[in-house]
Amino acid sequence: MSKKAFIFDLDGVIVDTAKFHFIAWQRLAASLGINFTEHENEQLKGVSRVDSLKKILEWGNEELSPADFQLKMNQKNEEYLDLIESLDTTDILPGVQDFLIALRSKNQPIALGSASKNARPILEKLQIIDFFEVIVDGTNVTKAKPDPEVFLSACQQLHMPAHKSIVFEDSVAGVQAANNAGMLSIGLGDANTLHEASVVFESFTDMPQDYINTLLQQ
Ligand code: B16
Ligand code: MG
Repeated sequence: MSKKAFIFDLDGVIVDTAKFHFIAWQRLAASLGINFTEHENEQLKGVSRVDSLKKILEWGNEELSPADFQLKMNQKNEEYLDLIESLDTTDILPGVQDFLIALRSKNQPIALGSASKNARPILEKLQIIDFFEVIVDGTNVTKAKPDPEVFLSACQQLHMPAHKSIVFEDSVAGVQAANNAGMLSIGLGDANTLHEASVVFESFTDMPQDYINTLLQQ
């Protein structure tokens, strides 16, 4: 059977931690007197922690000293870690685990491509870390999505070419990163928001039966 590299984003694709990032950023923005709604949050999906804070400060027309900037980043992450403390296997998004099991049964290479520095502990809490042959996350990329680095590094480590790689993403920046890498981008979420993706599904449970074989034959 032919092989493809299957590369998964984490937040918003495997687990709905996007809502916890939102709460934590909203609290942080409020502490700085900056208004922060779902609209702004959408633009932070897939964006690294440091770039997210830069954007929030820009929107609020605020500046921080380097020391305060670091302090606020730590504050946001502590808040976020508290919120995800009780994550467990029940938090894996519908259809994801079955999809991973089906890929493994077909011996397909699987990688994680996430901007998050918390990716490994989250995968451990969800008890699915062993599915991933390669993990590229916020601790080992230098350029943030929409730069393709995270996905290119994942396919290189899987010894697969970019044109045979498929990325699952919930963010605009992530879909652009996959497209920039020359990979097939599969959006998970709202079709209007993710209109740049090659295909969009609301969730893994909306994919046609046997979709993996369709992807393998493309
Ligand atoms: P952390 P993904 C991204 O993860 C999130 O979408 C984004 O909201 C977050 O700011 C970023 O990770 C950094 O996360 O603060 O945990 O390092 O969607 O690329 O898996
Ligand atoms: Mg995401």
